[in-house]
Amino acid sequence: MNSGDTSGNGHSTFPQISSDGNGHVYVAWKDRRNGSNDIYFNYFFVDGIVNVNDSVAVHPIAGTHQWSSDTTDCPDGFVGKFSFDVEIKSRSDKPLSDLAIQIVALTGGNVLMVADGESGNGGTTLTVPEEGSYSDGELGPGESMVVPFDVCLKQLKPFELSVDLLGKK
Ligand SMILES: [Ca+2]
Repeated sequence: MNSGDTSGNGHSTFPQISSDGNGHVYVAWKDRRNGSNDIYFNYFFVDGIVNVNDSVAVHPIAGTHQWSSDTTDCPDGFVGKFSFDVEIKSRSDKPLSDLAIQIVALTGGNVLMVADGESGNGGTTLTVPEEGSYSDGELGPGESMVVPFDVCLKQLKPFELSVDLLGKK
């Protein structure tokens, strides 16, 4: 997501600004520095929402993964699901709040769901459901929680998924 060019030099044109409601503001613009009309993105955080990857340990839980032809809650056009549980454990000495999962990459045209009604692929930010030790809206020092990940699959094939965890600390 980081274009690496924030200085405004060169031939950037047509900036567009949008927000996803989770503390991100996205700035997109066309840029001719490579001789083509590529779209570059940059973003910054507002309201204290930051990347908290360094404050948490995020692990898929061994043995919880399963393939299925069940497409319940998936959009049309999917053939199955790959499901697994993910543990999010705080390594911070302060409570974490406003947790969200930002999908950095998800290949194959697949879609990740982590809570009722929220799904997306690369670039999407999904709210972490307030359950378990996070039901009070804070993941305190030493607390951990389990988030079920369901990936709706275009094909029953392996894929790559990469996420960042966002929140306030
Ligand atoms: Ca808590």
